[in-house]
Amino acid sequence: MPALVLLGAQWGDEGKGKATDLLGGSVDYVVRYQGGNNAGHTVVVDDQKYALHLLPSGILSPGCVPVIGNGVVVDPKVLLAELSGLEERGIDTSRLLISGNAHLITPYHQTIDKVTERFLGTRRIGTTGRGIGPAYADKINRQGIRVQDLFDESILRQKVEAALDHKNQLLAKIYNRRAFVADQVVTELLSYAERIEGYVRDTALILNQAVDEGKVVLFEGGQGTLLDVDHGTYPFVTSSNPTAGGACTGSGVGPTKISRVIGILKAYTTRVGAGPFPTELLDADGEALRRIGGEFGVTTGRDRRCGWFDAVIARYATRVNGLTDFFLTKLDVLTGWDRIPVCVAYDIEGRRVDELPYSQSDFHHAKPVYEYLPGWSEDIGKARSFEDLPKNARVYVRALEDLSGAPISAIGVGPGRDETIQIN
Ligand code: 2SA
Ligand code: GDP
Ligand code: MG
Repeated sequence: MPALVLLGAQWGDEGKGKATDLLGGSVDYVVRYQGGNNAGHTVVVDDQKYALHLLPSGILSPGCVPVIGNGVVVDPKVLLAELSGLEERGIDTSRLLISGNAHLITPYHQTIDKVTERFLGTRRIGTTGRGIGPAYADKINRQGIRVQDLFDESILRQKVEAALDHKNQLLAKIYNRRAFVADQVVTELLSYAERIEGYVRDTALILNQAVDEGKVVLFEGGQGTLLDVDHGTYPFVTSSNPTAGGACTGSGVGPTKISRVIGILKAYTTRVGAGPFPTELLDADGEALRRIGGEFGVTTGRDRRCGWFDAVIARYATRVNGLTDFFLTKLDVLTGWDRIPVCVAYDIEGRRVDELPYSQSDFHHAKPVYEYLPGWSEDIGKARSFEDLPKNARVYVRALEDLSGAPISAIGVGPGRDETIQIN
C-alpha cells in the first residue's frame, strides 16, 4: 500500500478528517493536495475535539509527517494561527512540510471573494469567503504569489505590484472599494516569512522518495467530488480538483504510484452553499438529519443542507475517481427512522436516468426515484463488527454497496476515533 487517496464522494463533510485520522497510525505521510482553509475537518481524539482547516489531519498522529502540497492555497496568517492553536494544546507541529510551490492567499484575494459574492446577489455561489477562488484564478492567470516568494523581498514586491495593478482598478471601478497598497501587503506577507521558512521543502521530491522507500503516503482530499471544478456541479463548485487526479497534480506524485482510492461516503447527503441537490429535504426529516448529524459548517458555521442518500452520486464518484472502496460514515445518524428512502435513479421530465446527467439543465430538473429500506431503532454506537449491527442496518449497508459500485470497507457509528467498524 505505498500511496493511497482518501477523498469526499459527495459534496464534502463526509467525515474525511476522522477517516484520515483513523488511518494515521499506519501512515507515514498525510498530504493535502488542493483547497485551503475552506476545508473543515473535525477530529475527535480522547474526547478532545479538533477543528482543522488548512493543516492535514495527520498533524494529530505523532508518527506521521503532515504535508501541504503544491496544489494547496495557503493563507499564511491562518496557517500560523492554526499551528499556534495546536501547539497551545500540546500538539507537536514541528513535522509539518510545506511545498514552496503552493500559492498564497493574500488579503486582496479574501476581499475579492467577499465583494464578488455580494455583487452576485442571488446568483452567488455561497463560498466560504476565504479567498480560495481568487487565489486559484491568479495561479492560473500566472499572477499568483507562491510560498517561496516570501523569501525574496524584491521578487515578492514585483509580483504583488503586478497582481494589484489590475485588481485595484477592478475594486475601485466595479466594486467601489479602496485600493490595496502594495507596500502594506508586502510588509504583512514578510511578517509571516520567518515563521514559515523552516517548514518549506521540495515536497514532491520528498514524497516520491518516500513512496520509493515503501513508506505509506496518504493523500487527503478537501471538499468532495461534486465540488470539483471539472467534475462537479459547476459553477457551484470550489476552484480546485478534490477528485483523485488532483492528488497527482497537487503533489507531484504520479498516478502509477497510487494503488488505492477510498471514497468517504455519508449514509445520507449534505451540501453547503448554493447549487442543485436532488434529494434535499426541506421538511422535518431534513431538520432532524441536521440536528442529529450536527450538520453545521466547521469553517463558517453555516447550516448544511440535508437529504437522503443519493446512489447516482455515489456511482458517479466511483467512476470519476476510480474508487477501490468506500468508508461509509454516520450510519448512527439514521437510527430511529421507520423506513429510509434511498435515491436509486433520477426522473428527468418523465425519463428514468441511472447515471449523473452531464447536462446542467437535466441535473437541475432531476427528481429522485426512491426505494424504501426498513429502518432500525437499536443504538448502534457500540457496534464494532458488521455482525453487531441490527439486521436492517446491515441490509442498508449492503444495499448502498450494491448501488454505489465499490465495496464498503469501514463504517462509522459515531464521531470518536474508535466508533468504527472495519469490514474484512
Ligand atoms: P469556496 O470557498 O470557493 O471553496 O466555495 C465554493 C463552494 O464550495 C463549497 N465548499 C464546501 N462545502 C462543504 N464543506 C466545506 N468546508 C467547510 C466544512 C464548509 C463550511 O467542512 O464545513 O464551514 O461552511 C466547503 N468548502 C467549500 C462552498 O460551500 C461553495 O459551495
Ligand atoms: P470532513 O470535512 O469530511 O472532514 O467532515 P467534517 O469534519 O466537516 O464533518 C463530519 C462531522 O461528522 C464531524 O463533526 C465528525 O466528527 C463527524 N463524524 C465523522 N464520522 C462520524 C460517524 O460515523 N458518526 C457520527 N455521528 N459523526 C461522525
Ligand atoms: Mg468539512
